[in-house]
Amino acid sequence: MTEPADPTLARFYGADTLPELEAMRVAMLGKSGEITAQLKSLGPMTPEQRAIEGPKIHAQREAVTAAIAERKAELEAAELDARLATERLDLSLPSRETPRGSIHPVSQVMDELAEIFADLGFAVAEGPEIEDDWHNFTALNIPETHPARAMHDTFYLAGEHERPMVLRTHTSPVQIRTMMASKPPIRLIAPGRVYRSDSDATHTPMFHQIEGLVIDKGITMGHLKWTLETFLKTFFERNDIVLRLRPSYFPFTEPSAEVDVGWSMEKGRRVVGGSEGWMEVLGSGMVHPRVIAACGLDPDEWQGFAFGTGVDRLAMLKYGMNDLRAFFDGDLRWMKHYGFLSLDVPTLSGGIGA
Ligand code: 2NL
Repeated sequence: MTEPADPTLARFYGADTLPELEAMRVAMLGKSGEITAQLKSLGPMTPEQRAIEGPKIHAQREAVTAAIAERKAELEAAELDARLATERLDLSLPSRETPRGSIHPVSQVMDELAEIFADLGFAVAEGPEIEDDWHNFTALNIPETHPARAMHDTFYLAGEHERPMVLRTHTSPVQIRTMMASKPPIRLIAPGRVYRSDSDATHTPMFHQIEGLVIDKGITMGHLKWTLETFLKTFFERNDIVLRLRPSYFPFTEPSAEVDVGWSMEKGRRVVGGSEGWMEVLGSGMVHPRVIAACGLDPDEWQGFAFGTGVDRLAMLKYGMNDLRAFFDGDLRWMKHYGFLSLDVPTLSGGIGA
């Protein structure tokens, strides 16, 4: 900025600080300022005098106001420059805190399962956790007198409802809803929370289940066995997974089979793989024709298989936890030991036996 020739105006450019400039402004334009006094002197003047002096004084006031504003902007800019030169904020510095959040093993395993089954062409389906007894029981060929319906196992909702309402005891009603709403072929998994009035070292009133369902033409137990074998080999990351199908009973499948997986001892630990012994991991079977018919499909045209298992149990087997209750205690020490980093990509490579 070049200083103006007018010495009155040039004075403002001599101000080196904002307070100094402000004092100058008050001296000129303040209540008892120089220019204010000149403006006041216009009052007693004759109209002729005022016509001559008025414009001069107003022009001077405007020039002073503009000069002060300009100097003020200069000083403020200089002040900012000075701060920028001395204060440093390094935005490239990474956070010093270690990540606090972690993925719960149940979420991790659910992600793994969704990924494994997606590769086999299965969609993920979800549904309500509060169900009516038709979707939770009746459609699944579970008769009124079946013990699973008794108060002991099922949480019934209080109050008057059109149909008795329950906390779903399995994720099967999700499959029922899908079969009723869409045309086969159907390939889906239904992972989620389920509820049973049961509580001890190996049972919690809320746990996680995953069920799978395939409905198509010409589906056999062979398809079921291959699917489960492929799933378990991928999940446990071992090729030496051996399955054993034992005849069993579920109201919603016929025939039904309990699926055991072989285990063996490795470094003093029982691990999945080999066949030194057997442990039960899944329930399964061919979808009962009555279930297919209840969903409005012709059982002579459509067949399928279904299976179900506990997600918490799968997590325990894969990652070596031993107490189911710890899953839902919310103990951060447990999470630190078993949890997965929040930036972990859902993987199929966690390894067995942490
Ligand atoms: C178990 C056994 C199983 C199913 C679940 C199913 C669903 C529909 C139709 C037929 Cl919609 N079956 N699900 C079938 C066999 C076993 O689960 O032990 N679960 C923890």
